[in-house]
Amino acid sequence: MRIGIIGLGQSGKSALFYALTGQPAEPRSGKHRRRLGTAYIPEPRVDLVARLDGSAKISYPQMTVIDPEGFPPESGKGLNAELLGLVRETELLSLVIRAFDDPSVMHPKGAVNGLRDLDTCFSDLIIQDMGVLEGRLKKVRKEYDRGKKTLQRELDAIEKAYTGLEDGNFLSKLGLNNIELQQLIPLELLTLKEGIVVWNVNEDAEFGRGGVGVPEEILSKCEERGWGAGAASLKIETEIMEIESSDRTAFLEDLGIVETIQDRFLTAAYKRLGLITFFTGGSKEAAARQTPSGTTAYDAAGNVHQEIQRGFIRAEVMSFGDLEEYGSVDAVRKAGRYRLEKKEYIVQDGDIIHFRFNV
Ligand SMILES: Nc1nc2c(ncn2[C@@H]2O[C@H](COP(=O)(O)OP(=O)(O)O)[C@@H](O)[C@H]2O)c(=O)[nH]1
Ligand SMILES: [Mg+2]
Repeated sequence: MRIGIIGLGQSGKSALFYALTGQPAEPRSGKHRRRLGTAYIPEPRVDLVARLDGSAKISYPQMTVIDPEGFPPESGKGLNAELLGLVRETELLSLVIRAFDDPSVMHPKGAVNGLRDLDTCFSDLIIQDMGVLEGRLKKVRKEYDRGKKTLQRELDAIEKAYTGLEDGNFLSKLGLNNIELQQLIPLELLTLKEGIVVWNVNEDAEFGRGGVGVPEEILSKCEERGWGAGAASLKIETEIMEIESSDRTAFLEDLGIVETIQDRFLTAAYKRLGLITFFTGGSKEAAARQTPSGTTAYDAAGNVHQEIQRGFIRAEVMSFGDLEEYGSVDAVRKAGRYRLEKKEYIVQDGDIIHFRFNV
């Protein structure tokens, strides 16, 4: 899964990239390009699986984060098409809105006004999608008129989508049916994606203690669009990344921060994308593996290794909750909570799975 960071110049996009990936985003001069980084989803449950199995290695679910860097901060025009083009191939957008006051950091529009910037950015997403649909519509209509009547479905879907955008809606909120969605998904439309606004507040704000949140008006605008929102001081979050991980807990306690943006954002993104985690153990590696909710045991096996899927016999499954409660695999077995499942079994979040297979 991929997360694309967008926002006006100097809003804190690169700061968010750093806070999520731990990779400093030093601006490179010259050409516009994307920086790619890896973010690891917090999954403390895998530690217990690893401890019980004496695993040598632990692996976590990951996502790719994209920071389209190098855009002139002074444009003041909102999100340009080039920037938006760089995040088309993502599943989730993160829009950073500047709410911090800092005279030493210029604002591309002169003054800080998060509400205005949010409106501008949301409109820009809609305009961008309209442009993509217009281009596609021209092509499809031409072929349709030449006799390719199978394009009727696509034509209808595009027209419906376009009208929705004209009315100021995000495509994700139009209630499109599966057939319509199938036509539109290949176009990588931005307002069809999941989204989270990061409200970047002053560092002296009491965030993390429940003091500062996202203003009500901003929250409701995000909700209308089907987006999530959360507040953070990205300046502090980047400082957290500078600290050795062994000293981090004390630093966070000092500041009264319960969860970092890394924890909060990635957990929220994971949920929004409809992902769940299952675990596999073993002496070599304990792994927390991400999969879309609704995945069958058979597909989950393929997610681990093709061979395991090919030779699938049964999945031995216990839930993390049971392991935690009973304390050992044997105790889970004795309690009759250890199950043998077939290919069609729908994997649940927290399942610890041992695949039996035969190749
Ligand atoms: N005071 C303050 N400065 C910030 C904050 N977030 C980012 N900055 C600063 O604002 C400038 C622009 O941030 P950057 O992440 O590069 O913005 P980008 O242009 O959106 O990538 C940098 O000098 C950051 O140090 C914040 O929360 N508070
Ligand atoms: Mg940047």
